[in-house]
Amino acid sequence: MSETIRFTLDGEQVEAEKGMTIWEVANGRGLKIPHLCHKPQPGYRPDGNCRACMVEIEGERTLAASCIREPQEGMVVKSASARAETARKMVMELLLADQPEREAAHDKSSHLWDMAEENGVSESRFPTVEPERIPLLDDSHIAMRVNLDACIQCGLCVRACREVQVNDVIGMSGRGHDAYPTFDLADPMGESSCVACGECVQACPTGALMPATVLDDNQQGDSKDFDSEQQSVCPFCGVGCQVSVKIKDGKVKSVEGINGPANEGRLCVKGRFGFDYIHHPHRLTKPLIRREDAPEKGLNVDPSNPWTHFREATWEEALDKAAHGLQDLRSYYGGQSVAGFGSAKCTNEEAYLFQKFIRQGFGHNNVDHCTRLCHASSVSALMENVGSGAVTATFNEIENADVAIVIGSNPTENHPVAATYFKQFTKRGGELIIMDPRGTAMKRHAKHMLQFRPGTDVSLLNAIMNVIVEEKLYDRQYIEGFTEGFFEFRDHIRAFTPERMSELCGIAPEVIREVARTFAGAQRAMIFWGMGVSQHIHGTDNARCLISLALLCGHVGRPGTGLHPLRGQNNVQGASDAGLIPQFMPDYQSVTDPEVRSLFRHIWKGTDLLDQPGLTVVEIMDRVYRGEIKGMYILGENPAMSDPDVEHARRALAQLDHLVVQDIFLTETANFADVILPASALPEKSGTVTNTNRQVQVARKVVDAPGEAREDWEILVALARRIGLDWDYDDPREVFDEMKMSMRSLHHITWKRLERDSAVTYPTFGPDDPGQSVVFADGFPRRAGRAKFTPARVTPPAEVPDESFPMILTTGRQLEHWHTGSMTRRATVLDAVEPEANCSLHPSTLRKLGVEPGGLVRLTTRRGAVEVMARADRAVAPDMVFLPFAYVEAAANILTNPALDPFGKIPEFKYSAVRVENPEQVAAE
Ligand SMILES: Nc1nc2c(c(=O)[nH]1)N[C@H]1C(S)=C(S)[C@@H](COP(=O)(O)OP(=O)(O)OC[C@H]3O[C@@H](n4cnc5c(=O)[nH]c(N)nc54)[C@H](O)[C@@H]3O)O[C@H]1N2
Ligand SMILES: Nc1nc2c(c(=O)[nH]1)N[C@H]1C(S)=C(S)[C@@H](COP(=O)(O)OP(=O)(O)OC[C@H]3O[C@@H](n4cnc5c(=O)[nH]c(N)nc54)[C@H](O)[C@@H]3O)O[C@H]1N2
Ligand SMILES: [Mo]
Repeated sequence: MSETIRFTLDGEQVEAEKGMTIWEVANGRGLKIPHLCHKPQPGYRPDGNCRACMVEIEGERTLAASCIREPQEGMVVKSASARAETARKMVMELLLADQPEREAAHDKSSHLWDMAEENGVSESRFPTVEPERIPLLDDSHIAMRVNLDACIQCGLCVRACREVQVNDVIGMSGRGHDAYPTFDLADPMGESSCVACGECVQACPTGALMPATVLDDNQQGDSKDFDSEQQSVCPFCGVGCQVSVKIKDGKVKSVEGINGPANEGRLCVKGRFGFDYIHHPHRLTKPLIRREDAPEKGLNVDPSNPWTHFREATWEEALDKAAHGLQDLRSYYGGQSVAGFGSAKCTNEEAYLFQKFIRQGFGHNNVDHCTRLCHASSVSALMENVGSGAVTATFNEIENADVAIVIGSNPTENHPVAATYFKQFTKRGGELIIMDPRGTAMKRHAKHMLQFRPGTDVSLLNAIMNVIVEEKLYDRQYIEGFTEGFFEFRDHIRAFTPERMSELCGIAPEVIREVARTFAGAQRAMIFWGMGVSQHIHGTDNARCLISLALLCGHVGRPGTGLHPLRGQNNVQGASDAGLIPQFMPDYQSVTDPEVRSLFRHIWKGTDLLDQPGLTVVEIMDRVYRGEIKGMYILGENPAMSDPDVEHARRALAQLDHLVVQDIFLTETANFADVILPASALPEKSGTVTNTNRQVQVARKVVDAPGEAREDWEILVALARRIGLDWDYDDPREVFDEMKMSMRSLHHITWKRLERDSAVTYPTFGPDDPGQSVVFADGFPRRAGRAKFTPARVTPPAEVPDESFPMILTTGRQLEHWHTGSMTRRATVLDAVEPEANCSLHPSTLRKLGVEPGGLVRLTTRRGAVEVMARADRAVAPDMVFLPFAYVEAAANILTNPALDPFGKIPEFKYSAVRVENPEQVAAE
């Protein structure tokens, strides 16, 4: 129970919880006490250095900074006494003395000027600072400007950088009046290790740090100069940060983080500075139809001049052509000749409509999306052993944990806002254990960094569990109460001794033992994982091990415990929930279950559904290659870049009789289209999206779509009508209501409620329950409420290095780019920061090859070769090369292996055998 304190505030008796500050109590009661160095947002510690919030406390000689002062029983506080007001005014005047005039301010509407107004101060009586002491403009960063003449040394930027985002780039140097923020050790911002999250810019109350888009050439601007402001959700990753987007003249001017449940005001470089892809001149603004005299289909269209291959068409003509092409194939060859890939970048309603379009329109389940290339194996292990594919706890629950494992995931680049919570967890003493063959940036914060051999997760994890079993560190009560299969599991795990497994995974037995003891000994521990776990032919086994590890120790179902596969796309959780997968109808209801089919026959007015699970992404592409599937509808996916063995995928796409692509850009996939339908981007439409935390949020329309581009759901409805379906939705809300008819997860969630509360976590047990951030406290949605131990054996990767291909290729992502690059290579800031295709190798490997950092290397696998610029990076093991897959000019997936995990049907993106050469030497031979 929290203690209550009674005190007097401005003559009134008030109550406060112990630990609250006077400022917080006053603010909660609607009183306005000015504040500058204080930012009332989660994560910001009050500092009390600027004195702008001073109040009078009876019996005390000096005034107190209300942002750090806690009230005491019986205290008498006056926030508006003459003495307090005069003192605050004085503070403002002193601060303004050192500022540029308001007319010449960097930010005419800064928080500082607001506060000055509130104090009734518009200018200063005090002498201004000597000009030579004014620090110069630093415009070295593409996205942000530093004008320290407006700095009031409040230290908010330092707290933003060190304590909120935990990037540790900004510090104060110099003394007293001459103390200013510096980047690293006094580098210009653009040359420092800054990752451009922009938290400092958002925190700065004076305009000393500003987004470049708000300033003119004279470094003047006005952060409140916009036509409208809209709250929405970031379109990039599965964290689902809530944003406020400022619009001027129909374009995004700037973006700020707001207080969503997952981000609490924070953003990363993509969310803050990556929005302008929607304004890129390459945006599709009219429907396009392949010209009769177009060259043969191939990867040969220039997106800025597609007219050799395509011509513009009216929506009528394009929709007719798109629909008739699919319909003709259906009547000629049967429904099975058409398949669809939907999108995890669109809304829940759009995902639902897409799977319905294929299932209802073509009578089968051959509909899938990028989840197949992503967490398919994690989901299959979770469904099998836990009974549900979603996370058991939100990532924010790490606040309540004392130990956390992050395995095969690189959150500082791929889930940067989630990473801030992980880093904060270590700052307050939480023990972080990282398991990754590559030394990720998170390493710096970890207690244990297990840099093990790639592809050996099962050996490492089994060895850890062997220790837990042999040393009887497991939670017997939990195992008895909530699980099944323990005894078989215990017998199985005995063979995997740390000594034996150490030879495979390369981690010393003592370290394995120590990690096992730490995890098992924790009061509360969580496991986070990513693509390093899932994208293997043994991805499902990897995830089974993680589930078993959590179950052994009872680390599920309580605050600060849980299993969290960090979901990737902004709406991959929602698209999967909505049934955009071949085995399941919405809410993971099996297509093989007659009751499920009869429910949907009822909701979908008599549609007979096929009782066989459909084909997955890679399987569909194989059938296309073999000519068995002749038509495809691809909405918001770019398989000509994201599929494994992409030359094969491209040849397949070229063979299609009819390909309809619906995207916002003329992607590599659209190169092969017969009809291209221009869609609205997420900030141009309304709908719901679901993040990695199971939080359903509303994405609101922020700007109009360019030209004739239409919202994806509208296009789907128009096409559905043309293939003979009687769809009559006029609004995504109607789709949402239909989804609720079959989706238990949406119980108690209404569109109205989402608009009001901005986010609801499912499951929610009532209209006032914000939702369950931790689930399965009382058992699992499986037989007898028990989760299951499924033993996993060691399987080598599908393709191991040999004489011809002696090294290991691993692929993945970088902070600034999104997957196939379609969006981020068209975002000004992101493309400027990371403009060139690159790979990373250990410096010693580069030296052996005779390649300087920045020089070219040639990478060859059994499937193809690319030449790409090489960076030296000690984080990469000497026998490995890391290649991001965002660059068409050196497309990683020309190289990757399409071998599949038997359960999740996910390809082995994280491991292929590769030959790395110096192209100059190859040419000389
Ligand atoms: N900037 C950015 N952010 C993104 C995305 C993006 O494209 N760009 N994509 C989003 C999507 S859809 C996803 S799925 C997520 C993915 O996010 P992550 O899962 O973090 O993605 P990756 O970079 O592919 O790989 C993660 C880690 O796996 C490690 N790894 C490689 N091989 C192995 C192995 O054998 N075992 C283990 N344990 N680890 C291994 C790699 O070294 C790497 O650090 O990111 C999302 N966020
Ligand atoms: N080598 C390698 N390959 C991989 C992976 C890897 O780690 N390594 N990771 C895999 C993983 S985890 C994933 S998730 C996949 C991702 O694979 P994809 O989903 O194919 O990749 P994206 O580039 O995200 O494609 C999204 C497409 O949607 C479009 N788009 C964006 N917004 C909208 C919208 O509102 N409407 C419409 N209609 N279109 C829109 C974009 O322009 C883009 O073309 O890649 C996989 N491929
Ligand atoms: Mo993904």
